[in-house]
Amino acid sequence: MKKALITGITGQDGSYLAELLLGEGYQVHGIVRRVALEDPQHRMWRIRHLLEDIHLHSASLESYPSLFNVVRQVQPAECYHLAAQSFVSYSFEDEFSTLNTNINGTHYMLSAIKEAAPRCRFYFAASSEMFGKAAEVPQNEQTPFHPRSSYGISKVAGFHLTRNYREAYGLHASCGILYNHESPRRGFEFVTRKISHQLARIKLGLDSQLRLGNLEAKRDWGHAADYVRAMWLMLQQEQPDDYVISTGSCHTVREFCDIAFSHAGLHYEDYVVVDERFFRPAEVDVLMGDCSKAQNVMGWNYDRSFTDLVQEMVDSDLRFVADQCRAGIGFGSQHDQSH
Ligand code: F7E
Repeated sequence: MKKALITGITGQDGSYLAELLLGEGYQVHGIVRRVALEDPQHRMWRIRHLLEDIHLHSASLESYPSLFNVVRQVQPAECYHLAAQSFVSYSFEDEFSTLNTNINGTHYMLSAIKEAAPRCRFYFAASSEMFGKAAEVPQNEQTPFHPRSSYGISKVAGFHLTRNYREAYGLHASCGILYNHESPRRGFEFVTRKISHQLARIKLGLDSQLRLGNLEAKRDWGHAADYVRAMWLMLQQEQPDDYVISTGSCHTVREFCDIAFSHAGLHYEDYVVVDERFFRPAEVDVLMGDCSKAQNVMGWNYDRSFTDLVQEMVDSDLRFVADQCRAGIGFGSQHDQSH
């Protein structure tokens, strides 16, 4: 049985990827922090339904020996390195931990694979944030990088590290340059989930406002379940390579709000309040991806509509908040309003 190792298995992408790999017949291993093992109720909600079928190992992205030991013990055929400090806004508050965790974590994983399982295929979760102040629209694999946050800088470093391990040591190491990808499993701090969740609370009478930053910010938003398939496809190619994964169309935060509130029978203008606290010191330009290489080389396609994605998230959060209310835990807002 083929073994796959996922860092960040408790996150949105990790959970969808674990489902996909189990469906493909893999033995799935995940690296989690000790705190998650000690508090599965809160920290493993996305993979609770998979816990019987997967193998979890405790290790930290900050500790090379802990990662090395897991790689040596598991001997994976494929490794998906998804774990990171992934909230761009937070990377402005703590540049140091973002750079340390993201760059060293990637370096440690690459080195552990090279030393302990050199035939293992490696996937690095790169990001459209690497393009930042983008030189062209849409962006493709040739577009120069101009990151606008320490998060973006950490991903550029991870990208170069991965490519260097491929070129210098012959590792089958690929980078997925993924644009924003969302789902009902998105973390509450990201704007899409913040909107769908707070809207559900408003609809159910638990809150009266949604405080947001830049409503004109534009993103190329896809569905995470389709994007993890692209990750898997990258490691099925004979040659390692780098691929842009995107929908090729852009929408503003305002449009997201409009579709979401209309779906719940409300007008967003009645509830959304623009709050300076949620603006960023530096915004990226229009990030919109050209994924023709992924389409042509790997046969990866994206055919969901933006409206379907928004409505799925709203429907899911309406159910989620209603369930919380029934359980008597719906009275504190889940997301941190400081984000
Ligand atoms: O922000 C604007 C905000 O935090 C999207 C991560 O997965 O995708 C994600 O990064 C936009 C920004 O995601 C609020 O200014 C307005 O322009 O949902 P987000 P992100 O920063 O694009 C990339 C590809 C990654 O790699 C990252 O890991 O929405 N915005 N008002 C707001 N954003 C937040 N969070 N909260 C607001 O109130």
